[in-house]
Amino acid sequence: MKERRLIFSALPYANGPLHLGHMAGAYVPYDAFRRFNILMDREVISVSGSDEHGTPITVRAMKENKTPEEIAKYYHKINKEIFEKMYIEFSTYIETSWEIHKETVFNFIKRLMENGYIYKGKMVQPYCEHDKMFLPDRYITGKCPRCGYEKARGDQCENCGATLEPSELIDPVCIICKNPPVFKETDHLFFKLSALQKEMESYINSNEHWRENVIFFSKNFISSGLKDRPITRDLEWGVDAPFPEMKGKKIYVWFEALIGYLTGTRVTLNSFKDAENWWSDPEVKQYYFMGKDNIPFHSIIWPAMLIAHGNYQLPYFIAANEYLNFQGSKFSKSANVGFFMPELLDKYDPEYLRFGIYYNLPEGHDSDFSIEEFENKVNTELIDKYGNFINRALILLFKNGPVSFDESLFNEIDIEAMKIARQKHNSFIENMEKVRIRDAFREWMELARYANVYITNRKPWDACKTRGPNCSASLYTLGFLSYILAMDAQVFLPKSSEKVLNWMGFTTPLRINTDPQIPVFKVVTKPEKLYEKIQSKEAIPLDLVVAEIINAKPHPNADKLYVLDLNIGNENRTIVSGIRDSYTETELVGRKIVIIRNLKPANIRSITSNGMLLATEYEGKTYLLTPPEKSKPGDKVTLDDLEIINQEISIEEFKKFSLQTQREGNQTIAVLYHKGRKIPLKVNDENIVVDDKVPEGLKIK
Ligand code: B3M
Ligand code: ZN
Repeated sequence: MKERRLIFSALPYANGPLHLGHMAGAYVPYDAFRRFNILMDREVISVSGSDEHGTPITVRAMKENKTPEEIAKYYHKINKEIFEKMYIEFSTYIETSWEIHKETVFNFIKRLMENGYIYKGKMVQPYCEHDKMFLPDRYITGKCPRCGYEKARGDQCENCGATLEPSELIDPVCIICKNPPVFKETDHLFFKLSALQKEMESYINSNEHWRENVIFFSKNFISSGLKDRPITRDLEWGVDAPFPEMKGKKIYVWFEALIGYLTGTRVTLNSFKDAENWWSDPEVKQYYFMGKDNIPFHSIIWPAMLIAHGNYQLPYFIAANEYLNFQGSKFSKSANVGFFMPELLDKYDPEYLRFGIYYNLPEGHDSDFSIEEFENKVNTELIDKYGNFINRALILLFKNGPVSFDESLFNEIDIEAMKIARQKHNSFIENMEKVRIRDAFREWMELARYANVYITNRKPWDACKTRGPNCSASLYTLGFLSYILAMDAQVFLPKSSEKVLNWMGFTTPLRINTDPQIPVFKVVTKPEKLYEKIQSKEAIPLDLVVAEIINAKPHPNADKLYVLDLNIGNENRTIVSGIRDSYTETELVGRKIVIIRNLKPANIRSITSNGMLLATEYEGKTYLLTPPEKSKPGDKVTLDDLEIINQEISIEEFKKFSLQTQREGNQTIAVLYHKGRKIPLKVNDENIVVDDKVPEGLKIK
């Protein structure tokens, strides 16, 4: 019988499109591992799905004035499409709102109850007198009792990762009305986690093969003593707590979503019995992929639930990755930092994105992502090294092949190359087995680099001027290098590797051969160019946006300055500006202007100015830039085909940009002079103007 494996990745909340941080943290490494196991001829069931319940969904619904169901369905579809485009596959991608999931949850909890692990108890919960409701964890924020972070949520602090109870927050407030909640008693079901302290300790201690971060986090978590946990919530949206006395309450989203792994197995096999068989078989290893903030749920809560259940095996490996940072800060949906997959997929080939992520996998420690670096690595490593080698090698083989294996013909360079190819291949396999995806990828990349060295040193085109033994030896080596590279690339780059293998006459998917002995190499189809380079647009740090002045008051310490409160879309800002001689307060309030958003904040007479408005001066008076009438606060100013990046710049750097007035028809518009081009500043395709009186050629600052 084939070896069987259960491979899971955390169920993303369906409350927004996935971003690059999710991909790097869980799904891209998950997919390599899944593919690897299939190619090693194991029977694999792989599951993830949309986590459609819980407050992440209801909070989003509240903000967008939609129902939680509408939000969940909408993002489920979007995220499923993202996975398809990224070639990330699952045996089953569930939705936690499915009936079969609710049934699985019901049975699971019933079993825990029978085993004495669930009891009814009272809990003191935050209640908002103003909104007349109990406040679920994510409906309150406050200061984290562990690290002091001001915006910790009731369930977890995003800053230090601590899991929290709402009552632990310092100075909590209701997120709907910002009033402090009161604490009231209500009935809830509890999971008797405290009873499993010993079992959990020995479980964690027995898993020496886990990654350091997981061991560390888990040990830390249990060292303070496991506490019972409420598993119901006063919420309208979720899986019903299946007991009459709990009418109206819902199962806590985490408790229920974890059971989704079981639901997905059940759906895949179309049988509850078969799923039980997989889950109870000690030979079936379970692997879980996730970002590090999900560790305690997978290394403690879920195993504890499984122990309490009694019939199932416990997780074998918890592949928790660190964060992918974007210029130093964590990618996060809520903070709107980073890159969302839909926009990235509009711009880049999905394999390039996969490559960029594998190249920079936050495994073991955080890693930093930047678009320039990404484009550069795709062009110089993927394309110049791997793509280029494959094309050169396969064209030579196509023209001069087929070639048979004959060790006696190899020269030293060939022998060395064959040895290195085998070494790298073995070490790729070994790393993949141990879920060290980053290292496995590095071995592969190194072999691609080495293959270029081989070709340069061996000069096969010289060797093949006449077709003799020297030619066949070098061609065979080229074939072998290409074969190993493309075979192993199947886990990282499924589409292009398939092409290469097919050109070489292999049927795909090609099983990973642990001891490759290939008698003949031939290229059956004329190879085409494998990749096109990314032509990057020029990027400039000039992030101009439309702002509306909400409030204007004189600066307390300066005669010529105003302090302006601005609305710039999803953010309010305060700037200090020297336009008191030219505009009255009433002329300003309600007016739309253009500001530079990425300017380094400056302290101007003890008030922090966070940005600067754009204007020009003519005959001693200041004239503000005026965005088009239809524009809204937060609308971006576009600069033709230049890509705008919002990296912070100093005032000196800003001054280097040549922004000027320009006459066009009977209007005065704002333009940027850049490398000999005159680029008009536009918002939604319309010009930004200055008062008609203003002539052209004046500096905008
Ligand atoms: N939905 C958390 C997250 O999206 C959560 C994972 C559930 S896995 C069972 O980060
Ligand atoms: Zn409230």
